[in-house]
Amino acid sequence: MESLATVIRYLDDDGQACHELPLWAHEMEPLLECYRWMVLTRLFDQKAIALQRTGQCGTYPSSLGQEAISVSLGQAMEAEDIFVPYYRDHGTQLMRGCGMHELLLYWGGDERGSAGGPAQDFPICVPIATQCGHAVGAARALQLQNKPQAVVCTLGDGASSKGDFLEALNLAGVWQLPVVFVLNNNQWAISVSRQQQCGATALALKGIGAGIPSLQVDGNDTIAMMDEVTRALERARSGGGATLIEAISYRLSDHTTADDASRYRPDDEVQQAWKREPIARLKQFLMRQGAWSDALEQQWQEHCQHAVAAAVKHYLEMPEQPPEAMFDYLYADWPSVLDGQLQTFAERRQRRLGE
Ligand SMILES: Cc1ncc(C[n+]2csc(CCOP(=O)(O)OP(=O)(O)O)c2C)c(N)n1
Repeated sequence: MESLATVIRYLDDDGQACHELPLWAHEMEPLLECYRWMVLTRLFDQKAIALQRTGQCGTYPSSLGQEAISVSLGQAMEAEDIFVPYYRDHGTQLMRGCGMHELLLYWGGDERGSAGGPAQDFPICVPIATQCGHAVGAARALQLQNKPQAVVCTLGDGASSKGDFLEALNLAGVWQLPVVFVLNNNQWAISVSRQQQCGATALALKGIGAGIPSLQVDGNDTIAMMDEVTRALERARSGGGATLIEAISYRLSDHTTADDASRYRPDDEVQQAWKREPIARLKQFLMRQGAWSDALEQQWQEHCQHAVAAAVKHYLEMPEQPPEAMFDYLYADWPSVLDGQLQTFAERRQRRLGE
């Protein structure tokens, strides 16, 4: 069982190596790949917020400051693995092939936004922690079928207080399921702080109680995240059972565009957190290694700006679905009991259109 004595990290706050790096991290390409995706994710995030502010997208949960968690998952997972996301995983979803326009569709309230990415991945889960039960169900199915795939289930610190998470964790421990829980501890569950959330010194201790190898990782350190997620996935795929990773990070943004974090969160705490944010940290590391430069940065920023602009155009130009479309995604087999509701709904809409 891993010790919880220390938070695992390889890069300090300035992006200097503070421990001997894992062998794979001597190759720059995987880290460059992560860096590029993190920059794209952040630009996408800014644009999504701007669209919401101008009435062109619905409520949106920013991933500002938590990009290293998302992108490490995207990099470490195999295409065949199953991703069971919560609502702050834009980076992983993009890396798994979900289009930016599809993410915008989702947050714009259009069900077609759930169609992106590998077919076996689950849609974004907004109810907190309910996805944990789905994840262990999927992991059990893989186990019964002897499939060498793993499930990754993400959740927040607030979600870790819910029974759904604890029940799922318990099953994952008893049945040694091929699932990796990545607990994004961004310190706040809307206005409830980490300290108000749980009396234990580490949220990862909940995994130890379930008999699951559990660790605390610096979630803003891409190298540490990649290393531990990769190890946990390999263990899961080879029959070694579940892992719980508490990824320690910080939500630099409001909870969602419907929230104003300045009402409950001290400014100086946010200022301190900016000093540990993951993108600048990895950039400094890559620059020192000679693997990244100002010129490359400028080129990449321009590329991302174009990609985001094209995705926004695609999203805004998608023909709207009729409101009845919401009935289409509820059941695999249409229950005839809904026939009447659908008909009444369509008739009322026709009447309104005629008014
Ligand atoms: C079952 C359920 N109860 C309450 C909510 C309202 N709610 C939305 S987000 C949230 C806090 C979640 O915090 P956390 O799990 O730490 O994730 P974070 O948003 O900080 O990433 C709550 C209580 C919900 N979405 N689902």
